Amino acid sequence: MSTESPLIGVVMGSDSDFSVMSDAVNVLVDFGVAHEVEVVSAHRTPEKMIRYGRTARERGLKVIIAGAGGAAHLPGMLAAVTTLPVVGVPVPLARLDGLDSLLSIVQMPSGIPVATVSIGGATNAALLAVAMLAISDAALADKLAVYREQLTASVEHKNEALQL
Ligand code: RP5
Repeated sequence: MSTESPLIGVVMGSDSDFSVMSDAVNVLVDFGVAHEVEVVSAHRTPEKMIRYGRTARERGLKVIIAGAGGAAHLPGMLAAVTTLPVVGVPVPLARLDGLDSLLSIVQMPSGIPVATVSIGGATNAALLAVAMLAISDAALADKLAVYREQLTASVEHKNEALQL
């Protein structure tokens, strides 16, 4: 992990969410974005969750990526106690395939938004957070452009392989 002050907080309701949320961490490592990773549970550590959200901006965070499964209240509760953008990742559990997590995170009341990605979509959560930082960071915007070019090239390579 970077020794710079973290700009993005990656939090999750349980360490059992890490198998999904590690995708977000990998993207942030690849883009060289300083970040922190923490288990913060809306239900099991509610006071820590509120403290995390309330102090996030003053600690220098710009975006919070929050993943949770089942009764997935963490992203919405964090959004309620900070004005930083919160990106929610529905973590799929063994039952209900993550639809429960998705609906718990996406159906926020008007006034308290959570930018919800797809079930298990931790990669896109991190890319969205990077894009938010890139609004005011030209070097990061360049990295994002290169990433998109590589994505396009990888599709073309697959197409070429299909012609063989
Ligand atoms: C949620 O409960 C967590 O985000 C996790 O997805 C789910 C299950 O947690 P564990 O019982 O595996 O700790 O709050």
